[in-house]
Amino acid sequence: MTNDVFHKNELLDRESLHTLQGVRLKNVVFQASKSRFYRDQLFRAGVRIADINSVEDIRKLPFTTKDDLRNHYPDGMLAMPVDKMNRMHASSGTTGSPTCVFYTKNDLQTWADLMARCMYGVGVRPEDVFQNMSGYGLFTGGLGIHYGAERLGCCTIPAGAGNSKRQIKLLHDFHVSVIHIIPSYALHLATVFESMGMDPKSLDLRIAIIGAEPHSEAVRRRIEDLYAIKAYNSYGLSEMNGPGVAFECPEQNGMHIWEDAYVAEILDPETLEPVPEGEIGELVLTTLTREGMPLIRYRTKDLTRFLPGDCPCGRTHRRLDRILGRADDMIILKGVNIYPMQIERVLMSIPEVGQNYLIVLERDGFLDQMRIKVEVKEEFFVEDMRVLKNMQQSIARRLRDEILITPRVELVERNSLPRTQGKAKRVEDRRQES
Ligand code: ADP
Ligand code: K
Ligand code: ZN
Repeated sequence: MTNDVFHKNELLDRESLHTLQGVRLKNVVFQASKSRFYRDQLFRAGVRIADINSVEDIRKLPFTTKDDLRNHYPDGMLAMPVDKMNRMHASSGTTGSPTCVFYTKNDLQTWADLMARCMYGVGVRPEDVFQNMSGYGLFTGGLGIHYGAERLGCCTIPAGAGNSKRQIKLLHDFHVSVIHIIPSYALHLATVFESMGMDPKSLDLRIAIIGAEPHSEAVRRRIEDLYAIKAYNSYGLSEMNGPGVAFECPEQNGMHIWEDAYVAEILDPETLEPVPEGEIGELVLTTLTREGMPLIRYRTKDLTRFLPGDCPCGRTHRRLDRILGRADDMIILKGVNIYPMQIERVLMSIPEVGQNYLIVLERDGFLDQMRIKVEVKEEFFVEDMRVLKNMQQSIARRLRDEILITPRVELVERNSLPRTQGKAKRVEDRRQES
């Protein structure tokens, strides 16, 4: 691995990594203290720069929330004058009004390096033709991945989101070998291929980077089978630059979180204390290299855990398990806690189930109900009511085994459920409507 995109830090022994984190943490706290927000926060918490001498000292530092970013909109979080900034992005606003993130020239460079590192690590090379199918504009999945791919040296096609027929034409005509695509869209795009009488397996595609939204292992396998490619999970959030925060390696077993650029903690969302080793909690992240807008102990609300043990690939950076969802995605129904990902895992492992589904929560009298609308693959969508009824009951049973309540299952035709551009909306809560 001699390419300059492969970074020596990827193999740094734990002790050196630890030391590096300590040094960078002190720097970043110093840098952050130049912002109005952190000057006040650190003062209130009674923390001085001199108190931060190793990465363990992170526990002395106060937390940062999405509301803090909103309350200090537009530039209260900046550690440098706005004229030193080189770019601005905003989060997609999936869970409320958007928040802005600013980058200096250096920040953009380190971000592109991290992103290139991720892609190189799964076998993307300068000879590859890369098509980015995520939305450009304020969303970091566009330009963030784009500059990573260019940094690596790929011929990069900024296709953007949507317009499936054109996506397919570009994939085909330019012999695209690597794509970045949102998993729910990858499933949908396969149905478009099908309706055009084309087989996505016949493309020159080898690798897909999939991320930006929670998805199950079953969805990854479907994408790999539909396209005959390898698909790698990519995690990021605009507050931490965007994509390139944690990424799978060829082992496809957990995402290495780049600990030379971020400190990751997994905490109990109630007590804000670390969860026992290997247990699920809220991921809390601190930037270690950002100068324009450093963030300390940012509460992502994303639920995951550290995977135990070393990765056979040799990278020393710890691995995060697949993101289960955001803390606020949890469905509470009849006293049972359910994550949409549990439902997806069951649905996507049933061969008759097509590429889209929707969870609807509704109120029936005084009772909360869950209705799951499930698209059925064309070849299984038959006229025979008895066959459909059996399929419906068998899906409901399998769901009950996983989530402990029996949902109403409604079978619908291929491509009949609503689709959003960008991140899929899996749950529709109508309980307050009646
Ligand atoms: P928004 O918070 O408005 O969606 P972002 O575009 O910054 O804005 O999205 C970041 C969020 O997307 C993460 O906090 C996480 O919830 C989700 N996400 C990103 N990548 C993944 C992934 N690989 N798996 C699961 N969820 C992901
Ligand atoms: K090239
Ligand atoms: Zn690995």
